[in-house]
Amino acid sequence: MEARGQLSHDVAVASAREQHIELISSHFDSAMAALLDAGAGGGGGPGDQPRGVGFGGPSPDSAIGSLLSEAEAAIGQGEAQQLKGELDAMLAEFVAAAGLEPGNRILDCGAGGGALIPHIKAAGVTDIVAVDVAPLPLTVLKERHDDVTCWLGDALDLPPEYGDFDAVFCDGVLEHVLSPPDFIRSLAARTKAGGRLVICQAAGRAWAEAARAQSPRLFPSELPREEELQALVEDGTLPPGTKVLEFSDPPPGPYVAVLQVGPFSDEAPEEVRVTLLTAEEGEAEGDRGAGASTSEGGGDSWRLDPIVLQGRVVAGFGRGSRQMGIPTANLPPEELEEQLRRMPKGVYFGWAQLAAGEGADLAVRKMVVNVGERPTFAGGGGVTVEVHVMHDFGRDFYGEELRCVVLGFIRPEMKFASVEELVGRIREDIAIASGALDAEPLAEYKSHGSFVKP
Ligand code: ADP
Ligand code: RBF
Ligand code: MG
Repeated sequence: MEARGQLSHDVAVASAREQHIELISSHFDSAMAALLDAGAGGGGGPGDQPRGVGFGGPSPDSAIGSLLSEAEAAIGQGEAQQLKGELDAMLAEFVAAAGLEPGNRILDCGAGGGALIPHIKAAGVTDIVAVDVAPLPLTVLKERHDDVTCWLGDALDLPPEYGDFDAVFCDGVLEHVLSPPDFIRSLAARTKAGGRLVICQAAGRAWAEAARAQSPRLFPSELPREEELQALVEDGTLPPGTKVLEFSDPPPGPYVAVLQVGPFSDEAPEEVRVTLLTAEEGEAEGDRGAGASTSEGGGDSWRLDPIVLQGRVVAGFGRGSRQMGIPTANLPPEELEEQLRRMPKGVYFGWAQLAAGEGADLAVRKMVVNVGERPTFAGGGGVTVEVHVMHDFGRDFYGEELRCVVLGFIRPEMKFASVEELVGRIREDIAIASGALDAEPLAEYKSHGSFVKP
């Protein structure tokens, strides 16, 4: 019963997002069409100034024609013109905030007609993926920058084969998304450890708020405040070690927030010291490439200093992880307080052993473990520690002793639009974990000292 109610809720959330994307997409499309009709959006080659569409707001040369008139009405033509004059310098500053290096891979999310692209290229970067929900602006971008990889759709859905990025730009986007925390979390998940996520809005909060007052459906969200970003770091929405490097939100003036996405090793205290396990490392060290770096199991994981979780398997909420095909042995969180201080909510992996109990065979097997509150499902219940062992036991082992050595972090816990999406993502987690554990140096932890010797 509950599952069915949950499912219809999930479907409603998913279709709300789809409808919203359609609205934003057609809005930016027709704005770009209007610009092209007006002759403002002609040709344009490399080195051209961003085409004028008045001042930019969201993406200065993207399809924002009609937003522009709203904005001009809201803040006045004079100020709009002044902003336009300063725009290019602002965009250059946004890009500079990412500290780009020539070999970097960049995601430009909500790229519109590509106003940021010349600035990104000016840093010597050639590997750029541009994402937008509106086809027409993206077509214009592609015409002007044939070397940029374009993907049409919601950045939340960017397929894993596009990989992870050294920097992600999100210019004039957050005010258009339904859930900024979900959006930021998902972009952070695509940002490499130590990489930067730049959230900016040239026209600033005041403009975005004025626009929101006029068109709440096009501007459903407020730009996140510094405390809100900080809270996302503290509550584990963002990967451990993530920092707000820069935040600027003057009353009138451009909004810019720069996050450095954790975890990373340089300043973190000993116990959370981590290193990124890249696909290359995996290949050099073993055959991790077979698992984690393929598009199916795509994604990096971060290595952690080992954390030992040990406890008797208790009953969970019976909320159907077995029905999902992924049974999870729950460990009592109250006995793991110390370990959990080093494990913000998220998905981890390592080795597991049934160490004592009726059927304990002492084999050490791969596992993934979720520490979290299962936000995909309503109902709270606090943090649980759920271990899925990659083995078909063909039986239950409630009350038996499970030992785990956690060696890596995959991603923060997320709220999925449907159970199917959650299951799909867990399958991907399993592939990432399996690949990482096959390769040295993690393979050797199979004989870690905390396991019972057979
Ligand atoms: P609960 O809500 O009680 O945790 P689940 O549907 O998550 O129920 O099933 C978990 C139980 O399934 C575990 O406690 C364990 O006894 C059993 N189980 C069987 N195979 C596995 C496995 N491969 N990994 C984890 N638990 C398993
Ligand atoms: N639940 C979520 O709501 N969001 C997640 O991101 C999430 N990730 C998980 C990852 C793994 C590897 C596992 C085993 C579980 C995860 N869960 C997540 C928990 C899942 O919702 C839970 O197992 C079922 O609800 C049963 O309690
Ligand atoms: Mg369970």
